[in-house]
Amino acid sequence: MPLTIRELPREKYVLPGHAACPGCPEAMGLRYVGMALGRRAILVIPAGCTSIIQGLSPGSGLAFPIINVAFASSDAVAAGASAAKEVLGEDAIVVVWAGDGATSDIGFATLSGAAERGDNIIHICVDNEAYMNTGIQRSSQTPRGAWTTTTWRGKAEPKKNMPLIMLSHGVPYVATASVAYPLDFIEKLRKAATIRGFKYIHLHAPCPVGWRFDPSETVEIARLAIETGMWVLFEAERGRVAISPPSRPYVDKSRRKPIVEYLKRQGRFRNITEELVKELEREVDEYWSILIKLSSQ
Ligand SMILES: Cc1ncc(C[n+]2csc(CCOP(=O)(O)OP(=O)(O)O)c2C)c(N)n1
Ligand code: SF4
Repeated sequence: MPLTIRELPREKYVLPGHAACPGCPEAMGLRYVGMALGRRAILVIPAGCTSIIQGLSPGSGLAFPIINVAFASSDAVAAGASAAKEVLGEDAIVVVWAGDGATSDIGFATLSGAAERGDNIIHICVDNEAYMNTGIQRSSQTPRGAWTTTTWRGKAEPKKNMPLIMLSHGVPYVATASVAYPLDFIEKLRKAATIRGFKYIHLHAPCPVGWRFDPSETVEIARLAIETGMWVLFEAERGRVAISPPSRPYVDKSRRKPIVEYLKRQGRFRNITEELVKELEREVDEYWSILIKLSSQ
């Protein structure tokens, strides 16, 4: 039976007065992590917007137990915490909550090592497609054509495909999620919590500040990413890929909205050329055909 909103716990883990910007997708995502895992969650958080949201005095912004770490140690610290809890016989789910820069650039070696060893943790990449906390610099997850303060003319390189990279590590669970589909994200988190070994969830998180849209539109922009096929929700248990319900209609290419409907709503794509839009369309089609092939194996 699919989860319904009525079944969600009311306990809050993101507290009033936290320091996130209005419309912050990281604050939304953390709320859903609290709803999914509750008191069992221990968060390991490297530098990034969330360390600001968390607040300066302990417990001022978030009600989770938190270990703040240096980027390059995140998954190793989480693995140690998870092993320690096991030795103590205490029930805990250790979660690395890391930005796209922390996940796919600065912390990548440690992430890859933990995945290869099969450490018993969940790594969530909260992907706002740039280094937001330090002033909107490009990351390897910034999409081609997007403005950042270090890609004035639009980024030339494509977005690094972290979900497929993690899938190729052969870990027991990989999933993508979106802040626009909280029930899907919560179900995936709860499933990940039942699986032993390394689990990776990649959360698409549109940021009003860095992407240049109105803070009231975060969910709308995130939904457009799904409806245009720019972001695809899927999960892979032991390598078996299944497209998730919110993305299933868009397996049929004719049902996808044109990607310009997503791009034109964001100031960061203001100077994108028609040629680049076509290139992005081609990349979206190519990614879908890879996922469809993987899901039909
Ligand atoms: C080793 C190291 N390099 C650089 C920094 C500076 N720094 C702090 S936060 C940050 C950006 C993090 O970006 P991301 O992981 O995408 O998270 P976001 O801020 O977008 O949530 C950087 C570069 C640091 N703290 N440590
Ligand atoms: S810059 Fe973006 S991700 Fe960072 S706190 Fe503000 S809205 Fe959230």
